Amino acid sequence: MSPSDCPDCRRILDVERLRADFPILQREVRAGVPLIYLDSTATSQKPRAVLQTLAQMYQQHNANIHRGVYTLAEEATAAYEDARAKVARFIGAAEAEEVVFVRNATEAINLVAYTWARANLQPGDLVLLTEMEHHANLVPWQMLAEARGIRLAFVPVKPDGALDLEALPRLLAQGPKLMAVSGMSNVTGYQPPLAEIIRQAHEAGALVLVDGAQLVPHKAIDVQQVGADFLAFSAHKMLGPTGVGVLYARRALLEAMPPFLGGGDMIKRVTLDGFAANDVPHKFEAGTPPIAEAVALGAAVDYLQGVGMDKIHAYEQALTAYLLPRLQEVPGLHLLGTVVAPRGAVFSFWMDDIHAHDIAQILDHYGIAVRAGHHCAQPLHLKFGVPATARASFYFYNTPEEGDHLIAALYKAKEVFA
Ligand code: 7TS
Repeated sequence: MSPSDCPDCRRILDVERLRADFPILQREVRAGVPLIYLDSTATSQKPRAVLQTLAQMYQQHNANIHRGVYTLAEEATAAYEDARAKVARFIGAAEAEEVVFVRNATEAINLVAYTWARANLQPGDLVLLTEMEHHANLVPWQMLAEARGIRLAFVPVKPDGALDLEALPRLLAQGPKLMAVSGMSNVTGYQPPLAEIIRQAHEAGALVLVDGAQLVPHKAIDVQQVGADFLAFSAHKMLGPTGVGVLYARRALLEAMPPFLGGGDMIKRVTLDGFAANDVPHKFEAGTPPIAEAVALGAAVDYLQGVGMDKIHAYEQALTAYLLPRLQEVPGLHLLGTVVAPRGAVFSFWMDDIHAHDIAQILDHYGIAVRAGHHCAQPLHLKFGVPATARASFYFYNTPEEGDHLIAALYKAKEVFA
């Protein structure tokens, strides 16, 4: 197939130019077999600007923050706090102090479950989730249910992978105190209409936590416009390094929440009898944070904004429109989630007679990196009656030709197992 097969993709982004910014995308998996990386849902690749920022922080500005009065420490502190301000602007937060640096999306959600939820939920209170949640937005609430006797309810997923929003009013009528919902499924790519869901949840008196681990890297979000009370996401899925993530919450919520982990930096004063917690967001950042990593997340935000979040979203829509029907034509291939829009370019599928792990292994032979398993969304797989799927996930640095290679390799796999 020729590049002109997805003219919309070409019109939106000059992907070849962008790919040159990602050193790893130039490598071969084996001699003569270029890497085709289709696992950005698990973690994204990093552009040179992010890698350089990380190295530069350690090579030129390495010092602990918020403590030293010497120049190096002041530089490190300023860079770390600049990154916080950048992230706040990126998600439309009212103030930088509403951005808490944590380890990853998982920790951000656990922070809410351990602090806000334990302070505000009583036995019998309801938390509303959905059937498509990643384990990171399910298990912390199950742990809370065990520890505190709260109840959980779930918005169902429809056969096409979309949420059954007709069930929402009935579920909200049960008076949940919190609704926690993913902004984009890591299995189906489905992006629920957040603003509408949050409006209904607020009307019913529930706060809303958005698991933005997949959404934030792929689509612009303005927390104030959409009305999110909490937003959790990870740097490593949005071109940043591992080890740093973000919890956004409105200042009033953060101020009312008890601290999470105790230790240095999260206190104002300590005596042998007790402590006074620091101001937000430091109250939630106990111990030495991932300093260079947070600054590199700032560089990732700069890079994403340079490309343009609207362009990234439009490109992935065009790529999906191009690839979805072609995937559906592969004989014996079944997609988990056929929803057309709005969605990201994530395709999870199973094939007659070929185990998902075998698919992934065959694809690796062609240099194509995909993941096989339940993708930390076991309940969603159970619902569709399959234990595992293979998942190809695309980011803006993936080309339509890489999608063609995937599809050609799937036809070959079909032949091998026929
Ligand atoms: N929420 C969603 C929707 C996710 O997809 C993931 C990670 C997380 C939360 C947790 O992110 P972490 O950075 O805290 O680990 N998803 C995946 C995946 O699909 N394959 O590997 C990780």
